[in-house]
Amino acid sequence: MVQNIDVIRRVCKKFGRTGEIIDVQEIKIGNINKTYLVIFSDTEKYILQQVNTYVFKHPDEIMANISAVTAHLKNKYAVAGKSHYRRVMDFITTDKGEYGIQLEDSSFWRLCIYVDRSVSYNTVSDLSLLRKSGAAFGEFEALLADFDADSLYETIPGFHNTAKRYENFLKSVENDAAWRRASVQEEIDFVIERAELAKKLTTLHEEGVLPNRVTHNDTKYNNILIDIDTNEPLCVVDLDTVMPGLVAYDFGDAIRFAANTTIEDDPDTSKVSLDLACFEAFADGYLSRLKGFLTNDEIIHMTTGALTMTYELVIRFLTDYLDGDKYFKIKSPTHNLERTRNQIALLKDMERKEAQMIAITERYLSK
Ligand code: GN1
Ligand code: MG
Repeated sequence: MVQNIDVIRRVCKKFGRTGEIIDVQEIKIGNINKTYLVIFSDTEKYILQQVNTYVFKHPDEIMANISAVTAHLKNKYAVAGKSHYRRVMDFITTDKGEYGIQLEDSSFWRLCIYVDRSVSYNTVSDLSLLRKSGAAFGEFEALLADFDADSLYETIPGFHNTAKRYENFLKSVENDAAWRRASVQEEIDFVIERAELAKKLTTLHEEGVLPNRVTHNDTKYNNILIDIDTNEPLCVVDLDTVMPGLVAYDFGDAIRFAANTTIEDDPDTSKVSLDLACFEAFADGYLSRLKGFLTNDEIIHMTTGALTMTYELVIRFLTDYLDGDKYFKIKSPTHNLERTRNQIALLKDMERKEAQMIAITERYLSK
């Protein structure tokens, strides 16, 4: 059992779950929120999360987004005559109909139904499952195509505005709050040498080449739940950053994570590379699902998305290291630096393979 069991019991009661809790396990996936699996004696299982309010300043706005988006998805399944059971995240409300609870210490909690007999993966061992996962993320966006993007709160302003992230990075270099600048000059130079990349997607958006859609914005492979029994993707999770965005963000972030030949925390950069077979499998699933929906410009710039999202994570991990580890959860004082170096190695390999990536996505252009 975890330490804060009394708080967990209190929060569950506020959500109307008054039965006896027989087990609580902390789930250590995710770099931001605290996540627990709570099991009741009647075998009901829930995912309880304490939302990180340093990162998400307005948790009530996240829950407003999530309740609207999940209602929209459930309706889509209903109209198609399909059950949304285990396919759409199901959040519990309090007796006042609220999707979150704020305690007197300002901590913010939410509860959703645990998708039983499901699993998620940090690395890819099955290309056909990755292809299906690409299709599941594509399907998620397709189902939200008619959702009113303007009705969504921007839960983290400028989340994938890489140009703004670059500006903030320069400020952190200048401030050198944790006295670490001198030790990471090589990494700082790497970022500055690529400053042009920071503006590429934002400029294409401003010029009207790439449109905003409703995107997930955190399409890590472990944000897809897989059915243990059928080995099929079930449900897209982690909806905190569903906001207006470019499909290049979603495609790019998924590639950054799933097509890396090792996990993003691996300190051994010799294990890092871009796996083109993974790139191809994800692209095939994702783009096949969105055929006729995306413009040719959006397809052409999928590779720009992969490079930019990887570069953005170099910037974000290095900024957090310079700031003294305020944002991402860390397991050691050098964790953010190791993540930075891992993403640098990945970006270097992507730069070498850029033409090959573009050639793969070009197959999906409509003539
Ligand atoms: C964070 O918490 P998690 O693992 O879902 C971060 C993502 C990063 C990711 C890097 C809200 O996601 O943007 O890509 O870490 N989420 C937020 O692993 O900042
Ligand atoms: Mg997330």
